[in-house]
Amino acid sequence: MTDTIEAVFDTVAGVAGDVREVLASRRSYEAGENPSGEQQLAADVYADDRLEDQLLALDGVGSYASEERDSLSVDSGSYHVACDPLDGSSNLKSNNGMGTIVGIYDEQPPAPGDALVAAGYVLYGPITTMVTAVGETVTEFLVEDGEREVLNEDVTVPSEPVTYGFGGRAPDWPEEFAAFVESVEDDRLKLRYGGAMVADVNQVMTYGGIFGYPMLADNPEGKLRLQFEGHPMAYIVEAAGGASSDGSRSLLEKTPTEIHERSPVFVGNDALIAALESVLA
Ligand code: P6P
Repeated sequence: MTDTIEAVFDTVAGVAGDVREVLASRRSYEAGENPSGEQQLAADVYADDRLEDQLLALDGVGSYASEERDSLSVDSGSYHVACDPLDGSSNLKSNNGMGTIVGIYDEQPPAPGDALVAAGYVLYGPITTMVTAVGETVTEFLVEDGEREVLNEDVTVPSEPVTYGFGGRAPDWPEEFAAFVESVEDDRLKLRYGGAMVADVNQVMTYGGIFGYPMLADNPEGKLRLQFEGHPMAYIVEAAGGASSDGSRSLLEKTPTEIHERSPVFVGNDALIAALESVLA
């Protein structure tokens, strides 16, 4: 298993090097939409095609699922990869952070959160970094020329929360959630919300705090996809000593009925997640 997991992470790091190089020339919108009805950038399609091609070529990988595709690409292998190839790609227009998210499951999607055996994300920031989680080991790497160099071999969510960031428009938040946000602001956490889950969760992993995309008045399931965003990021944050929730339970306890199913997503310090769940109960 470890060989396949490391091969997947090495491959994602290699593709990240290629993606970084082409971002400047792939800011245009494609004609199509992704299965969630979101406009696709040329960079989305490039990252998705490269990841599918290179991940399916790995011996142990049996399927590739992506936020950009209606259905899985299937091969023979015991592990199944689910990717958000370019998370937050709308930030390309404004030159803000974006990422790549990967979950490695031992069941073919739609798969339960407890089928995850590893997960990782690449952050295209001022530098390119990658965070990986296998079991309870969370490691941060510098990614240069497609190669990984360890920066921190024991990443843990800091115990004192500093930042918070929640998606959606405040008037669309449920009242009790809006009251929770006010309590977080009263506790003098700093607002850090940038429109790309990977970059915002990396703030929580670095400084401590909470990130979420809540249930909304016109969309009780929120915006984020469970299989491609919620599950992998929950796996990583929980492995780093934090917690995750859909408002009532860990995201890793959930099983999507279809691969593009959405869920409210909250990740961060366990005390903040517990306080949120008590408010939303
Ligand atoms: P909004 C990016 O499109 C994404 O899926 C996440 O990366 C991010 O957290 C969220 O949606 C941003 O959504 O509504 O703030 O643009």
